[in-house]
Amino acid sequence: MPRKKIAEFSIDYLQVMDEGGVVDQSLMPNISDAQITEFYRYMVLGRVFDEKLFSLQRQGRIGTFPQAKGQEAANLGAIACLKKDDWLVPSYREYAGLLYRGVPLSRFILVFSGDERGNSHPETYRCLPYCIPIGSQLPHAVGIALGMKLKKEKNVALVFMGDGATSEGDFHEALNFAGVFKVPCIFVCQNNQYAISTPISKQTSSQTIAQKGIAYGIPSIKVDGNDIFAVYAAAQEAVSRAREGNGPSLIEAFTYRLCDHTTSDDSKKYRSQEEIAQWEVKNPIARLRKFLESKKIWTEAQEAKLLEECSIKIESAIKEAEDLGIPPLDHMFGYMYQEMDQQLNEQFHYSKKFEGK
Ligand SMILES: Cc1ncc(C[n+]2csc(CCOP(=O)(O)OP(=O)(O)O)c2C)c(N)n1
Repeated sequence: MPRKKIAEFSIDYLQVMDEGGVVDQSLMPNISDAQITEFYRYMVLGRVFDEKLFSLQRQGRIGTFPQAKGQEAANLGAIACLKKDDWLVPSYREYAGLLYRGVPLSRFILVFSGDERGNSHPETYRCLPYCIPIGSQLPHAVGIALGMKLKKEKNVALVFMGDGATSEGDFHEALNFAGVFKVPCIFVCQNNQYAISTPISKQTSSQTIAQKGIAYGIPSIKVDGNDIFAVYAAAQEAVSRAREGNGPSLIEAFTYRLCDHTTSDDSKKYRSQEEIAQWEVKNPIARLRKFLESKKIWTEAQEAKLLEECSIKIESAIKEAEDLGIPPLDHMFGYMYQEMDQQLNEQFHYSKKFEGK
């Protein structure tokens, strides 16, 4: 008996705008100039903020900080497709997109100072806290999406992860569950090609991360993650699919971290300057600026004014966060369990003696 081919798949790659800021009009999503300019403003705010937090860490004013330089388009492009009452489930490298969604700047400063007040979001939009345990946010997003489906809400859950998270059991459990129950969940993998020092070649032997979604019956695509229009177009399609009741999607946003993993890392030890230089030219912000300038909707004077505005906003957010002072001690203990167990209780009362000292 000859063998029969019983399954076949392919993965599309989408790029709308090239490195020179030139777009393929046939692929260009429908976005107004005003909205594109807004994307640019928030990507720049994210970048300036990122640099400022790096220097705050160096001054000892915040704790370990994971920069997101170079990944602004990969997250903002997807987050921009959400409605306020959709759920956003972040990882920890999505500042530009979170700022666009409305997360106040001061919250990030609090979070990276170890202050849980930074994780309590206003109810004007739906957003889960930052998630440092790799991949653990993925089943949470699927659970939220299943809940919305059961309640017949027309909302979606958008969840982020890095390439390293795809090696966690949580990733596979979440995708399997999402595929079987056809939940309105959009998975975005910001594939920045490294999990700390582990390169993608040692993370997986799959040709793409996108194809892992196919294994779970999930429509999947790989996009140029440094191209805001490609990310936006793929996310729009995925969000519409989810809203119409047609289940989950996986988007692999192929990008590059133009910085160390965190302020505790030294990426010079595991990647070359030549490699970084190659990715500098694909920088998502410079690329979008070239596009805006070619359309004559952005000038040098606007750029200077934007940078000044970003600085003022950031300085005032730092003051706001620092003026809050040290958080109450019970925040450190109170969020562990609904009720503190005996051991935590003892530690809490012991620590109380030192509160404010
Ligand atoms: C469950 C778990 N294991 C290990 C770690 C330590 N850790 C912190 S970041 C990281 C790499 C994550 O890489 P990736 O998922 O690609 O995301 P990126 O940091 O590149 O955005 C690891 C292993 C962790 N935070 N959580």
